[in-house]
Amino acid sequence: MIETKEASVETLAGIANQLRIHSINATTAAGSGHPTSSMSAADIVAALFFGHMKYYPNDPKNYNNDRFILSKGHAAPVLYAAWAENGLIPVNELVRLRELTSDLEGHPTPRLPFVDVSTGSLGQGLSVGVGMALSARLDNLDFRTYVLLGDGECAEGSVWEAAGLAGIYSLKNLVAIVDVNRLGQSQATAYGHDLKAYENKFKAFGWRTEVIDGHDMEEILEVLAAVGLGEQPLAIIAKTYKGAGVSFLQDKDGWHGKALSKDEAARAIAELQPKATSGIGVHVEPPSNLPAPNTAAPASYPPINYSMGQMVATREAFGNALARIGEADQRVVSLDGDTKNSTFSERFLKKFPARFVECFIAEQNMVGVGVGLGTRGKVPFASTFATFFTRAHDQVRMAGHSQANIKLVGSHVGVSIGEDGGSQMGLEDIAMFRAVIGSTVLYPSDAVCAEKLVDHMVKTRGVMFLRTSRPKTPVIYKNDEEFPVGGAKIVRQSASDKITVVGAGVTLFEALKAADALAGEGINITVIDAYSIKPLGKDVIKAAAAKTNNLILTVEDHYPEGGLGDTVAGELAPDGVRVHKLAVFDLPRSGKPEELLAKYNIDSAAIVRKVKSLV
Ligand SMILES: Cc1ncc(C[n+]2csc(CCOP(=O)(O)OP(=O)(O)O)c2C)c(N)n1
Repeated sequence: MIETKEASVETLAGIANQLRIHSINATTAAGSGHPTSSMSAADIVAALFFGHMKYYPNDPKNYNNDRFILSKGHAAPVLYAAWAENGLIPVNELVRLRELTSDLEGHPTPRLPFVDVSTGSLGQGLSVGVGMALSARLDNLDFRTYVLLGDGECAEGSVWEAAGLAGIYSLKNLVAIVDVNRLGQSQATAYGHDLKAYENKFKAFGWRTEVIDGHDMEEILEVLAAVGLGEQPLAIIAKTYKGAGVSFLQDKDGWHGKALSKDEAARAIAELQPKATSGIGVHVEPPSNLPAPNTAAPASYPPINYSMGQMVATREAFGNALARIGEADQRVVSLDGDTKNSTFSERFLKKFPARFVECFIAEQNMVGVGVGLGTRGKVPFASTFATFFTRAHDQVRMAGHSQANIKLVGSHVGVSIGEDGGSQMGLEDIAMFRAVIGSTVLYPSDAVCAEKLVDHMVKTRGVMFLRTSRPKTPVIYKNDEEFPVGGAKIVRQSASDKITVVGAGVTLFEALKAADALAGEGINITVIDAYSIKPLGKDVIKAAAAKTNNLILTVEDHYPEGGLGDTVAGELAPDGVRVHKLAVFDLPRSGKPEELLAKYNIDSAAIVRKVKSLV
């Protein structure tokens, strides 16, 4: 039985030094890493983990636990040290930092049970924290979310997108702590130790602020004790020193991301050891015992009801789907970036206003907030024009790295949006989303398919992208048609087909028109709807192509690089299938949708010409 120690100011200051020692030992053993970035934050981390936060050290996933996000993920050693000193991981594991067979990676990942999201791409943690704080509010839970940021990191615009939204929604259960150690990676930060510069910014975004000495344990505990006062989120601006606690490291440039040699480590530890205390056995306050939120998926969702030939844009079908499933599935949360009347997420807002998060025009933050909501058992759907997700690619990439549960829905794809012009057209989105690890990329052509794919997205964990179109298209599937992910639909086929044409979205209908025109000239073609791009319905397409002399033409409203054609070619060319592509090869401009489909050679006439040249 370990004796329980009271977390006095002296004990906590001692634990901070113990965390510093672990950070030095681990990075020296690894031969790389960020000891000095860990050391500046050690007092704050010790205060949070051993003197303030309420959580079960042996049950890090408990839904009532306070959450901690290390936004400056390179300070991973100090986070690992805290979870060793609180007893979750064996202290002797710490020196396995960065080894292939250890989950103590260079930057934190959710391979570790106490890490909710991967961090290390700076500027993203506060957005995730906003999502967690929102989920606590939705579920009537009283856990708080603490985000530790670097001062250099605060140059990222996404930090201020997140700060803005937290202020707008008065997230008093969110605390940002900025470790202002003056130094970045290659030089001093822009504002050095000008704490006012950070305070002014947070204040401007509607936060309550506290400026403290980040190495004065008494002061740290004092401001933490006042967390939750008022209605605003709290920003603690802490003046610290990189390498704090060791004379030859403290406040010295040139030590970022550098492990100490064995000799240097011994000298540093000799300075720290006399003032170090173990955290083992220190009492950590448990959280509340509030009832668990309902995170179970319902057994079924209400049915859909379209008529054959009905004209419905797939973006509208997405809105209908969210509104349809929102009652049965309380996990669903909708986020939008001020495009809800274009993406049709407003249909969800009208029915379930409490579960709609207007993120305003800040797409990086919107994706991060969605990831945060997903970590708490929500099923977030973030929607905007497909093309504007490109500016949040790093957040999407990190969502993939975090194995997050987030659904992204991009409308207004391709030249078929028409008059608004090229800046509004999603023409790179398939390529971008395909490149994300573990992602699913779906592209419905009609309303039935769109709704069924949304059902799938709700039920299945992962980073998933739904590509929706602006123009209305006819319903071509019955309401009971199923659309398994990794499938494809043969929409037209005869025994005498000369080529397999693969389309999706508006180009499927151009392919069908082309099939009619070509049939009039005695040329029959197979037409396939590739509604599942990643994973691709390879087997269906391959089997169809085998019947058309292994000849395929893909047609897509997307640039050629990384789109549908590249996907089909990548999967089938190695099997001896010849794949030709029609795609948007030139810089697009404004015009009527049908004019643009013709100009960029992805309309039915272009398909007819191309097929004739190939068969
Ligand atoms: C988006 C992004 N850009 C650049 C880097 C490389 N990088 C890692 S740490 C760092 C300096 C961070 O400075 P600061 O936030 O002040 O943290 P600290 O000084 O505490 O290490 C940089 C530039 C990164 N990890 N992420």
